[in-house]
Amino acid sequence: VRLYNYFRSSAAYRVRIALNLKGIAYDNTFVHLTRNGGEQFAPEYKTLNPQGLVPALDDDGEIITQSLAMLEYLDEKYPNVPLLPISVPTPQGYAARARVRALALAVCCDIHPLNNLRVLKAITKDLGADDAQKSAWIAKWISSGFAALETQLARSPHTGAYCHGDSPTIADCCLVPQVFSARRFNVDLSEYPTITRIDAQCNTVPAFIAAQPKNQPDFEA
Ligand SMILES: N[C@@H](CCC(=O)N[C@@H](CS)C(=O)NCC(=O)O)C(=O)O
Repeated sequence: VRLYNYFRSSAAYRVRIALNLKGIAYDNTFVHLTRNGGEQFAPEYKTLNPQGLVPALDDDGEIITQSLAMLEYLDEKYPNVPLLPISVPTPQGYAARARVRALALAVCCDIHPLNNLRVLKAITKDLGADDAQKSAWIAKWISSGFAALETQLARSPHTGAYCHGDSPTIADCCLVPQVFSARRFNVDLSEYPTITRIDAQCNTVPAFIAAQPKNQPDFEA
């Protein structure tokens, strides 16, 4: 397994967590998102992922794009240490899997893309936003997304030590990198006690610790 990876990419961070939780050894090819104008735009990388986004996963020549697709792919191909509730053919069983996917999607579709590098470049370079406006933009989408997630997590009897029950799922793989980004952008997290509690719990687990940006070989301060 080879991960096209960048230490600060929160989408890559999701996949690092999943690989570590499942104990899958992997090789890295680092794709620096700002060096040389962004290595994600290099023709060789765009052959792998025409979207020019990190990560990409190469498993025996199968190239997978989109981090959430990678998480589900890994969960199907390497079912040890499941990252979705076990499939049970009952309404509750289906609903449990849908709940975990919904929590993950709330991060991956509705928070992260709005603050992605290319979007921040567009609002500053194309639309002329200054630093204060950029920070306000970032905080707006993380805060509104986290407010909804906090409500969903805090009120559900299915929330446990982790987003769903007492073992990590793809929802945690997505939440933890988003909390990391929120802190990097100095977003106030004091109103999201359930999110920060789950994040703290995850970050006691070796698989999550090993996936942290500061523990990557390509880390830059
Ligand atoms: N939905 C994609 C998002 C991938 C993505 O946005 N990656 C970011 C890094 S976290 C990226 O490559 N950004 C480069 C750019 O914006 O130019 C996924 O989950 O894999």
